[in-house]
Amino acid sequence: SMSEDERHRSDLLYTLMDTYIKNDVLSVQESIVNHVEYTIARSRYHFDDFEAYQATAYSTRDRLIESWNDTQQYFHDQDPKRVYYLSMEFLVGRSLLNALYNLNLKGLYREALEQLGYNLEIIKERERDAALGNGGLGRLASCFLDSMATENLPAWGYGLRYQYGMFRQTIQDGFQRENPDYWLTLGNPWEIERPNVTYPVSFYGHVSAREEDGRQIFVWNPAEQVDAVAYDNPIPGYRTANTINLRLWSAKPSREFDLESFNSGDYVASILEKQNAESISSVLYPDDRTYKGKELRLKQQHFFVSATLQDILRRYTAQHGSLENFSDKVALQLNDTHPTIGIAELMRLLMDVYKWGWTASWEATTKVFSFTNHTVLPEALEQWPVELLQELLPRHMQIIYDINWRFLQELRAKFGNDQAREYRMSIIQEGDEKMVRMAHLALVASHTVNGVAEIHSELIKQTIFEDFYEMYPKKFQNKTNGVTPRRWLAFCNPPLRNLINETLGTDAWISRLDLLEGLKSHADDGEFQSRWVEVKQLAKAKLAAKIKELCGVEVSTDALFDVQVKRIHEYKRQVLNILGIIHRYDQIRNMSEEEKADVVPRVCIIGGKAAPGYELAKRIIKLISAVSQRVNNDPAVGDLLKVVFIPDYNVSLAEVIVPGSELSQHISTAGTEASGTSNMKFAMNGCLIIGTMDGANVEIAEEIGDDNIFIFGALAHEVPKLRTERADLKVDDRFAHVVRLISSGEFGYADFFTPIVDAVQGSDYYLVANDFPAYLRAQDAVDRTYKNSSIWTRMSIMSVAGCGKFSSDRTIRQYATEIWGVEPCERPRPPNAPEGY
Ligand code: T68
Repeated sequence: SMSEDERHRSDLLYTLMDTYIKNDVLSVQESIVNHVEYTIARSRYHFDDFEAYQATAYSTRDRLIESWNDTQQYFHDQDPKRVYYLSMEFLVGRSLLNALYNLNLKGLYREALEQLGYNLEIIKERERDAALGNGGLGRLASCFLDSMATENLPAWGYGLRYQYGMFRQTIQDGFQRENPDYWLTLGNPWEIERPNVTYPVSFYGHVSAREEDGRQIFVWNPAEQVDAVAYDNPIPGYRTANTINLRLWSAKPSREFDLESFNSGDYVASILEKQNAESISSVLYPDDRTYKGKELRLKQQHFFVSATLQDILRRYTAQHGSLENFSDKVALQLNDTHPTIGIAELMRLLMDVYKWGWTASWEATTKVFSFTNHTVLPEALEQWPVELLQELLPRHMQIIYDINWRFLQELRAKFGNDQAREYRMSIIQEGDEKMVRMAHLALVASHTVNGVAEIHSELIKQTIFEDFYEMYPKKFQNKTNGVTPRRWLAFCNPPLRNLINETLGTDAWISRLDLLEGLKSHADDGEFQSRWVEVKQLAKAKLAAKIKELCGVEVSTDALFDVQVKRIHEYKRQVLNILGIIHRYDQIRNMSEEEKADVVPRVCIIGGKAAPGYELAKRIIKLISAVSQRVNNDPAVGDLLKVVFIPDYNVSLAEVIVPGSELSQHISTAGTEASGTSNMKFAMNGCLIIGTMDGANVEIAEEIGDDNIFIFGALAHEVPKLRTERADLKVDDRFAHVVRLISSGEFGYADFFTPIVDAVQGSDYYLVANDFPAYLRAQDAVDRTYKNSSIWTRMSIMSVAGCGKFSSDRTIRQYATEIWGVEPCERPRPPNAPEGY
């Protein structure tokens, strides 16, 4: 109990804090100007837009910190089961508007700034994207954080604080160039450094064994150690008092390890050697879906999970005195196999540090871990050479062998002596170079594995994880992806938000997206349709201005805006798109003027990054650029067709592109795209989809109705057979002609494009030739429909109305109840909280 003295002090504190959050314009201005003067140390009489952004961000951060502190205290006091989302990537994007909107402070800050002579819409552009991810997988993790906060889950995200995020793409003469994204140069107001939250992380060295109380004790004597320092990033929920945490780790030289080497004479050399520690968290690997066995990547993975698990165990024992009931109170979600070494690390910590036996450790480990798969492409599956793992993490390798030994016992008990099966399923892949299959380790040790769309979750049971499905059928689940309707509709598209609010008479749909269904009854209302079209025209004008700024191309907002933005990959078939564009171009240039009068003008917009080592993907970018050069400068074409490649596609650009699009392409070979999430964002913004029966397209068609989407192409179950037959099948004449245009040098660089041409001829693994006629037919249907504005607009309204399922709030609620077993823990609003707080 408190002493008189302490009570007095705490009363004083309460009085001070009571008056702290003031939601009037003058208080906000005071706070901003104080930050100009005292945080960024500029004169309050003279600061530019960037400094205004910084000060506004710091002012917003004050409120986030308050909410963060009180939420964490509340979680502590309530002591619910917690979930930790472990991901090597979080593709956050910008934070300012997101935070202001979620805290319901946007209007207040806009007004406060306006009176000071600054425009919030302008200064928010000065924030650098936090691009700590490659694409869909990383952005999914960020949408999940937003939904976990909004759904009041006692959750935290854990990841790495890369100094260099996703590379910045520039296009020179049509070629991709990669530039470093040193995003922290001008500071990051959204993070809170925790210099006193650090953990040592070890590497290399040897394992020794000794006997203790009749038990074998293993001691790992590592040869290298670095410190992990925590950086906390507050994640506010939408219109809730809860703010959760994204804790990112940064590597720095160890304070304690190996101090003797400093006495060996070369003091300076010792310091310099330790500086290398920082390289562990310095750079995000830009390869998505192609696994590369780089030692530094494995070091990153271990660094990340070791710090994370030490932190979680420390938090638990600090509150509960011991690890008792740990596995009832904690859930750990692995975002793909990237954090899978954490399974061995948790076993090691429980056995070697907390002195638990194998059985108890294994029971706890399998009770806490679950794992999400994001791909069926075999080239993406992570495998680490045993030799490398043995050297870097000798104790972990030992534990993995032990896990595997027990697993193979279980296998024999269930299926008898089946060599072939053991060979296929073993965690260790035998061969010239023995490999550790990380997905197998994750499958054996997780209580649940999930795919990210219905079709994908079915496919993994039939293909890559077939054997495991037979052995553990109950482990397999589906959790169809979702996106946050805050960033991807309400905040990025204010005109549409306002129209929906007005029509539904409420903004409740922003956290209950099913309510969008209410738009269905307005789909045929002519008055409503014309306002819907107006809203789209506004967004198209913004996108057109962006295109002018970035590509120097003038596009007409009367044209149909047709978009494909995503990472460049053969399986995503940007090649199918560009071949279709070439066909369209070739048709137009051979038309009479009367025929031209009938053409629906199009702007074809393509964007996306190629992994720096993915040669073919880079050639595809060059092909798109070459075609755009040719088309945009052909006087015979004029405004009937424009082609632009938007450089450096990222989260902030997507927030402009998605609302401004009318047609978006999701045209992967059926069975290859696990889910896709931009398809959901586009549909949510009234953009029609042309797509294959792949990933979440299947469920989108089901929800919005298949007459509101342009579906084409081979089905997933037909693909394997088509692949074997394709080389002998007939090729469409139009396809042959278009390919010939490329190889004959119509767009220059004929030799450079040969690998692209070769890939779609003969066996044509991704079935581009096969789907080409169906694709053209679907594109014809698009043109025909677009000519009837009323039908098109109806489809657009029905898309938005049917999108309720694709909120990540729904996804997260399903994870919470069906996998994690965690419940909401909503902090009550402070009794003195101002209106709207
Ligand atoms: C994507 N995967 C899927 N991977 O391709 C997409 N991979 O269908 C799905 O919608 C999305 O995940 C979310 O589930 C990725 O984005 C990567 O970015 C990646 C990064 C590193 C290593 C492997």
